[in-house]
Amino acid sequence: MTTTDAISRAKALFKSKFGADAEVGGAAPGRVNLIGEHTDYCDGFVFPLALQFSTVVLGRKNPEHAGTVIVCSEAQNQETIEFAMLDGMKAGEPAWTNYIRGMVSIYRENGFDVPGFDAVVCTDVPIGGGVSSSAAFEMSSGIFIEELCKKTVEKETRALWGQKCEHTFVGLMCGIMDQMISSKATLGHALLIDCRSLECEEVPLTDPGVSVVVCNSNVKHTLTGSEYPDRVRQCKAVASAIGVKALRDATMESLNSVKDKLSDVEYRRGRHVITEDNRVLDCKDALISKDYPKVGTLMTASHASLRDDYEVSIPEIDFLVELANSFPGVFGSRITGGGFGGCTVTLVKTENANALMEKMSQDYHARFGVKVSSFITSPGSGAHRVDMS
Ligand code: GAF
Repeated sequence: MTTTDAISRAKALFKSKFGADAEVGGAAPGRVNLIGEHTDYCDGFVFPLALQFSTVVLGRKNPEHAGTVIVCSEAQNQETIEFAMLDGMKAGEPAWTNYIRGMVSIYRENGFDVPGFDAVVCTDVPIGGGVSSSAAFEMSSGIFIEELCKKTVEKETRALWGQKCEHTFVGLMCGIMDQMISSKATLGHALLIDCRSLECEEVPLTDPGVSVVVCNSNVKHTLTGSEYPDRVRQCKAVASAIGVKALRDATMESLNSVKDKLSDVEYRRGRHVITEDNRVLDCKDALISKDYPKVGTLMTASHASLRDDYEVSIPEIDFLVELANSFPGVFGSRITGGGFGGCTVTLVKTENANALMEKMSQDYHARFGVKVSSFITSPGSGAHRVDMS
């Protein structure tokens, strides 16, 4: 599956729903995070890559419905929703529309004269799989709106507006990782992102001998419950106890110096973030020097920290990680994304990748009675306009 598949489906869906050809469009990828989990909202470091799977938003202005949006989602049984573009727009129902409602609202607040439009959205990014289908929808909506208005913004601005959409329309106080990688990824590279300065460093990940395997546990994750905001709050509390702006500025020494002021849970949350930031930077260096055993060891240590200190893993994911780590040719494996379900990411010798996926499929089904979906990915490109010719 490639972006082209979603584009073809979106073109056909638009024609069948609206009886005409779509005129403009945007596409944006999901992501898999190699390492650096739950560090972005602590101003820390992350190291994701874009998937080759994208979300596509296509459509055209509808002068007959100035001020109105009509949008159809393939993934929601082609549900078609109409809403008015008003000043002070708020989140609405159904929930899936809030990604495009939010982006429309934020572009309007920033001086974009968004015309009424008809649109469709199609995606190949697994929804609820922890691989950032949300950011892919936000960034593809952003490009689509820019194409409609014939005016563009910087990639970083688009990412920040996507994060704002998430905060104000979706209700998730997320960090900036997902929108940044979906917006700024470049083909063949993982991106080291400093989530404070938003500086990025591209690191090639194109060695044919090494593969990144993503395995979806098919346990749907939702981060809009209390688990994610609880952790954001705990990290802020720990940073404040240490007397730093964010955990990015803390060290294990400074954490240990306030240990008696913290609960056990807070201490472990702090330890995860501080050690994870260090692992990300070490991992970037190891990847540059193609030291894959080191990259893998850091990934597996990240998983242990997320499981034990941050408590965002689940038995299904632990099973997949352990299975991968006992398989020939595997360098390391971990949960990826926000947690509580979703996917694992495994670095494995290419010659062993297909056999690993087969083994995960068989053993997971035998243990949990559920099918996994896994795929090999290499780093894809960031959000872009769709060529409609
Ligand atoms: C989710 C969030 F949206 C990201 O900002 C990040 O915090 C991630 O969970 C965990 O690393 O994807």
